[in-house]
Amino acid sequence: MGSINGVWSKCKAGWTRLREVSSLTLSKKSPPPPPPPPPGDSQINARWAVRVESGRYTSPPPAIDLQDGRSNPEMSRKLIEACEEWGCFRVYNHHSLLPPSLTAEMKEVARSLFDLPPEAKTKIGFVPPFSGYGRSTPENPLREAFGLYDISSPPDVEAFCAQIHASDPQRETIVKYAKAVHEMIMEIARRLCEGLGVKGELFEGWPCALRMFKYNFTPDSIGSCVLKTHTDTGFLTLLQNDESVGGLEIMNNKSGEFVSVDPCPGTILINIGDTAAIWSNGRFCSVKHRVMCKEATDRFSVVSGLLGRGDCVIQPPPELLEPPHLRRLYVPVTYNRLRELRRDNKMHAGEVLDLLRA
Ligand SMILES: O=C(O)CCC(=O)C(=O)O
Repeated sequence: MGSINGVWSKCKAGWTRLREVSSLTLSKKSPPPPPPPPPGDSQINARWAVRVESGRYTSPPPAIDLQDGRSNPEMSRKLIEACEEWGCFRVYNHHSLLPPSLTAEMKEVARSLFDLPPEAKTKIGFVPPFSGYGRSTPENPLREAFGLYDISSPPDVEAFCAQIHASDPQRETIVKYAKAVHEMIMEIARRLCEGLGVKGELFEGWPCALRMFKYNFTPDSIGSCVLKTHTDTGFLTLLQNDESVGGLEIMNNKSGEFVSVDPCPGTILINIGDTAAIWSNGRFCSVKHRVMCKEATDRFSVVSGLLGRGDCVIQPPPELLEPPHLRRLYVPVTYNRLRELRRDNKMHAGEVLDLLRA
């Protein structure tokens, strides 16, 4: 085995560019050393590079091997570090929880729903809290959405399928995906607790939303920010990125730099939200992210998020207020209040955390 400095891989269709410093070892058949990275790229990117499948690498955010369901201390350490530095990570080898065939089927369902004639989509309507079809808005003129409020509730899933007039195969996929994705979210939440030494099933009964997005990118929008910089309100979000169309960018918490989250099929992105930042007493950061238009084509994403229960008070569990983390960083707040504060003060990019400082 030999080690090389710096690796470049092709980015599109699963090939991702990365810079590597010294820890990645490759076989003797490794490609020749790559050209130097372009100026302006951040050195921090290199630390997190991971080879996730034969011949494929990810650039940041960190990639975490879920080892088909088993946890181990090394994985736990990386997971917690990723939440502290990025508030975001990719997972791979998660296929026993969420098989790739199911993610592909779900993407197909999303595409076919967006392909419905505009009148049919509008007729579906949008029922609060957010279920059904949401057309583009003045703030997000290029994005349309389908949403289901709580995938952990079989009646909610059934109601959504009825609302969109899902065919039997579509319904079957949505039901299967909702169950699998909810289990995966709960498993990741469990591992985050485990990594911080917190015991108990803390998130039972918390709603878990599903949203599907289509970005209608146009030649005029290339280079523009299509979805403004924001953090998620909930605890964590599982994001099935577009397999080939880039655009998502995340901010590194330490450097404040945005980096592209290039498409990397076979991986799923996990974002930490404001709720988790408060719950972890500031150990985790909520990731600032945005969507840029990079090419004039449609981009699809499927996003599922563990929200908070409306009346539930968000505060650190006792284990996180033991030495050396005695000081409570944020005032306890209900999930509903957190949402109101974000909305009323237009604090959508993590500023609400400053407002809540104890
Ligand atoms: O569509 C994406 O890739 C990101 C969506 C997102 O960040 C959001 O809806 O909060």
